[in-house]
Amino acid sequence: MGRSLTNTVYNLGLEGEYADALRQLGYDMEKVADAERDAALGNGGLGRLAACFLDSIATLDLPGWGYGIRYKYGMFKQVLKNGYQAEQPDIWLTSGNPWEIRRDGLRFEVGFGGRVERKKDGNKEVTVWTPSEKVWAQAYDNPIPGFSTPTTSNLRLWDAQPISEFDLGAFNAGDYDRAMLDRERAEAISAVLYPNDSTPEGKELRLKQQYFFVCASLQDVLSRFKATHGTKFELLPDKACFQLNDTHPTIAVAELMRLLVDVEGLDWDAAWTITTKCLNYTNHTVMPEALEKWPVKVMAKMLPRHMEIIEVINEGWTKWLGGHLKELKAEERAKRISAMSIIHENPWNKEEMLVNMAYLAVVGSSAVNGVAAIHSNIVKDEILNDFYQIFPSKFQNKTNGVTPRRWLAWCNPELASLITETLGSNEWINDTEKLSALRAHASDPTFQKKWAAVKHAKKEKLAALIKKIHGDSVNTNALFDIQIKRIHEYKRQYLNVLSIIWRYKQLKKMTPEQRKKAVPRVCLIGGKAASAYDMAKRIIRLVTAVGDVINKDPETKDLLSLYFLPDYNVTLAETIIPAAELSQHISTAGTEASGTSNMKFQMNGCLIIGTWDGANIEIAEETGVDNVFVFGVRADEINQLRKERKNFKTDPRWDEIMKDIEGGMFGDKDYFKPLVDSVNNMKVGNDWFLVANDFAAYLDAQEEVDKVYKDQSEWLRRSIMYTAGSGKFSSDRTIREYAEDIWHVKPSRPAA
Ligand code: CR1
Repeated sequence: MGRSLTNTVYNLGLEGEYADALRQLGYDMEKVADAERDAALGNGGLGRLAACFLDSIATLDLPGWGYGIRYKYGMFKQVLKNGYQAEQPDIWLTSGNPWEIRRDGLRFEVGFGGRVERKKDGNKEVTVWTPSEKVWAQAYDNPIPGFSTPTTSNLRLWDAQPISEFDLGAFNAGDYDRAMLDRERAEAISAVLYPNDSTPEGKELRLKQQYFFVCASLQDVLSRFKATHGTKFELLPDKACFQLNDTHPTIAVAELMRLLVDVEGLDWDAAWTITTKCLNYTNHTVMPEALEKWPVKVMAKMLPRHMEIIEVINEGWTKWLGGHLKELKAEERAKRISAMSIIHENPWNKEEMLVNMAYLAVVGSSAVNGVAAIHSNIVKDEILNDFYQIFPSKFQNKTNGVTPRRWLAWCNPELASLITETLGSNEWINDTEKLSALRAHASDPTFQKKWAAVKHAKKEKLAALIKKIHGDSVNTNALFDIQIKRIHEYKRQYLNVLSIIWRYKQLKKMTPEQRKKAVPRVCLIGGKAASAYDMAKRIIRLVTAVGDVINKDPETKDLLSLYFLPDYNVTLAETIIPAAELSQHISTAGTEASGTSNMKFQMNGCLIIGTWDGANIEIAEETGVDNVFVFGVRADEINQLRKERKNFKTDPRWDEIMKDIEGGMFGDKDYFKPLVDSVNNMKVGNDWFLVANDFAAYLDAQEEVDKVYKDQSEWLRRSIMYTAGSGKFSSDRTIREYAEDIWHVKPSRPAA
């Protein structure tokens, strides 16, 4: 969510009054705003997208809420220790969170483990689940005010609390640890976002978290539904729907069935009709590690009733599928059924059975969508192709968007004023399509000058931040070149660093005369590596190690510097993005579902160097493909190139850099060896993300960047064209599409 104060004050249109009031009390708005800590509720694009969606839902007067977990420590706070990532707890709640409202009395019981029994209730057989462990889910509400409307949406977060406060008996018997045990076990559930799941305990905890928040959220909605409609559950699909944000909440399919059948007493078929009408699933990634599959063993232990329900769903589903495919030959049909079974073998361990949560979601939902056009096609044609063939009409695309309030109007008020002044009104804040009128000014030298002045002021502000973090003064006449996102091999921060090394080597070879003609660059990289993701941590170290060498080189440091910005978060992004001139979105084609920072950079007039991937494609279409530095192989070539790995001939410049890293040019050569080996050993399976394949094309694209930057009027023209072409990428547009095509909800504004 980032910070709330400024966003709230601006969304409510109270900025002047609020700043005045603070001043009268002796406080300065900026300083007060700076005292707020970012909420530690998310970690990357998935969560920030949800935050933008809430802003749009409120702004568009739509009746929608967000649900999640009130993580006490977030994921982690990233610090650098001698250039390596170290993780510390992010204790964002210790000084209190003035934005949350604890809803006393609003709590639901959530159970885990235990046993399932069949009992007679009159002549009806009922199923009774007796969990062995129970916790409370306590509601905390976080208001989300819309812009220019009285509508305020809500983010309801669940905090896990023990059912029994304290075991006085155990305490009196001297067993102090046991006296606190329930509290500790409960609190672990809402302690950390994405706990390390490389241990079985970690895996269990994640499933526990997912069930915890799904169970509480569904009970919450059902209890509100019942308050108005009693037990007329056939009305539920008209009154409520749930958008499952990736596979994490997909246990909702089984939980809604359990609530309707076991708790409310509906018969199975009626419950199934309601469930499938109420649920929808968004796929946010093609990375196999994020398409969750829970071992049946873990599920059966933690959620025994849900495991049964999933088995029954799967039986019904595969039976239905058999009928649907009756034209096929028996053998072929059996193959298809087994490939589409929700419960299947672990391909790497035949002993283990898995529950495929994406399959469960598709079978249990009305609509399934991807988050950019190319991604939705990959979902249809590859990831879930079998299902697409059966249910073509379930599959949709909803290209992501970002809120123009936080990501342009409020984080870049200088640019916002210039736009408003030029367009004659600020209506673009609610209707970003109006930004297209800037195209008419793109080549106007007077306008370009004003545009450039804003960018320069934002660069000065970012330079001050770099100075504060690293103690160095960077050249603010240099091109500010930025890559901020989670560190992942598919996002290829590695490729970026390799090209920086190449640039450095070129600069070193130049004469002082030649250097005068070089385009100076300040390169910034930021993002967190998952705590157990070894390769990503090595990439961070490579960034800091290269930075250590080049930032200290007196010959070149004004022409090239590289800094890693630790603990990248929303607030940092609000300073970085307005200052960026070039941003990097260089994932291997077909791997980045959408990306959303690309849209934020675009809105702020930042040029993009990128692959033909995710939303980059649509951004290029809206901006003019020639205005974007596109490079690299296309998604449809990837499979073949991966197969041809061992015949691949690397570029001589690549070989040289690999030798430099291996030879210790940046120190730490043993630590970097696995990194070099991961891309440099040309056998099938290595360099999975095709860094070597795209290297030469990337260097060419970077050269093109320099060339255009030297022609400032062309650069500025393109910069203006980016903002002018960003209208499509407002989350208002995305949310309107969800509202119309999937949720079937209409705006309704509360009476003033
Ligand atoms: C994707 O990686 C996309 C966001 C929001 C991420 C990114 O490309 O922009 O979702 N997926 O749709 C993700 O975090 C767990 O999956």
